[in-house]
Amino acid sequence: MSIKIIQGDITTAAVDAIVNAANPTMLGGGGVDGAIHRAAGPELLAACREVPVINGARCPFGEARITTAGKLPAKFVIHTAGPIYSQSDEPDKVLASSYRYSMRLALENGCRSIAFPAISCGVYGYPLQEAAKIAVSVCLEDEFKHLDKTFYLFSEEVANVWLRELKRSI
Ligand code: AR6
Repeated sequence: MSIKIIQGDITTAAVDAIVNAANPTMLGGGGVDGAIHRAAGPELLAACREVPVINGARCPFGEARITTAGKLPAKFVIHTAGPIYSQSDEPDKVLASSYRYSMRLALENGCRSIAFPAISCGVYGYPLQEAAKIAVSVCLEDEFKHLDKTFYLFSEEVANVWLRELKRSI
């Protein structure tokens, strides 16, 4: 089992699946979602539109959906909607579920490597330290021991919080 931390742009990750911090519509947005759609090209949005809408959402909060990855080096994009921190009753459970659901989908689709951004830590407002603790602890669960996990964290601040949490946990 391996967990790596890289300060950088997740769209460059040469892994089997990259995780997108999306929203329940899965039709794109700002932040990492916007960057992934720009880098992947229109094929990604077309693939997202194919995902069925159930009760108004393609991907409910805390769940994940898998699509092809257009022009990205990754084979798949796994779209998850993390919690909006101020609007969720149990943001910790929803965030853990986003990481867990994403890794289960990766394993079900034969992936051996996965890259994550800091889900919910941008416009969705999750406090970094709390988010890092959840992200690292779910990645360390036995169920995911055969997946190589890399966090692509955009800023030095976020990367340092994750590094500290990883050192504390292993
Ligand atoms: N590579 C890695 N990380 C990035 C990149 C990148 N290219 N670009 C930004 N980040 P956010 P959220 C970091 O806001 O909080 C969208 O509009 C960013 O600095 O992208 O889950 C969706 O459509 C931050 O640390 O995602 C949703 O509506 C982290 O990625 C909503 O935002 C996540 O920030 C989701 O909000």
